[in-house]
Amino acid sequence: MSNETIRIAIQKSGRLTEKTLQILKQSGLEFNLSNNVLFSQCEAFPVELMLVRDDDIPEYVADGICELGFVGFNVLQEKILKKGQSPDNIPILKHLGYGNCRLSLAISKEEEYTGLNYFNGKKIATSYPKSLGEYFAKNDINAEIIEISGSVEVTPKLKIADAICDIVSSGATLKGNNLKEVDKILDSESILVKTPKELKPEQEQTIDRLLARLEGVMKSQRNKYIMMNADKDSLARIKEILPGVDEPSVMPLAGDDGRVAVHLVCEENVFWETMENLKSVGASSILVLPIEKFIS
Ligand code: PRT
Ligand code: ZN
Repeated sequence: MSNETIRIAIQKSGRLTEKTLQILKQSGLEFNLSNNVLFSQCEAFPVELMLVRDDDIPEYVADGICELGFVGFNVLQEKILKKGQSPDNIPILKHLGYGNCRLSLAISKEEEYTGLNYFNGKKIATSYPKSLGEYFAKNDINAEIIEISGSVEVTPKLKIADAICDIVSSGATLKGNNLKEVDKILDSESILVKTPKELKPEQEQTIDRLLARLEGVMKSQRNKYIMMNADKDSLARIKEILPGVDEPSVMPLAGDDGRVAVHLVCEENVFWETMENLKSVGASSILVLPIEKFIS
């Protein structure tokens, strides 16, 4: 590996894999992942990917085997608690806005939930014993935590546990197993983590470049480019309707002294109502376009 090359750990095969490869691709980093490879070199950027189970990513990054890792916050939190480490040991560089889910407590639909005290003296099955243990300790709940590695949701039915603590996104799995979510203990999304080990200055530069690109991708996904024609004197009202915009570009319209072309980048969602409001202050030919790349 050259001085500037960094190794990034990502999930080999799972819920985060496709989105992680997609955000890297949008950042200009493409990989040839045929033949079930474990490592893959990027040609256009000094990065090597290492494809592993998500549970192993925090440790690879903490140990400096990989300089960066893409992983769910839920997995990071559980590993940090397991190792009794400080969260500073694996700094989070970025929250990535995909892989959103929550770690929640759920009980049988038929049971009446009486608040967190309900769990006192109960058996709770989970793959996140440390996160749950910490939550219960913080809230003075005395429960038996049973560590289960998969299919946690079937344990109440099998009378292995009274309740579960598991990852929820749509809630369909809970519903399908006659369970109801009663308390959330953690919000999670995919994050980018960095090794605490000292890196070469060239590697730090590679990380800075990658971060700027990731930021650009995320910003372009959030933002929209809006074009419209409007009366010169309606600019202030247009800006009121579109909060979070930078100063718009204003250009003359050929053959019309009173009206101008207005171009701007908007961070907020642009709904049909927003466009109707723009029309009501005199804007016309309103176009809302996606942005492919963005560097500010
Ligand atoms: O093989 P490897 O160890 O790498 O993968 P894994 O099986 O441990 O993880 P994987 O691929 O299932 O999930 C990877 C990460 O995706 C998790 O650590 C979370 O950060 C994130 N994520 C987002 C989810 C979900 N959504 C999710 N819905 N992880 C798991 N689920 C499961 C959950 O465990 C439950 O079984 O989906 C079910 C609930 O989903 P809903 O939509 O029915 O509520
Ligand atoms: Zn896993």
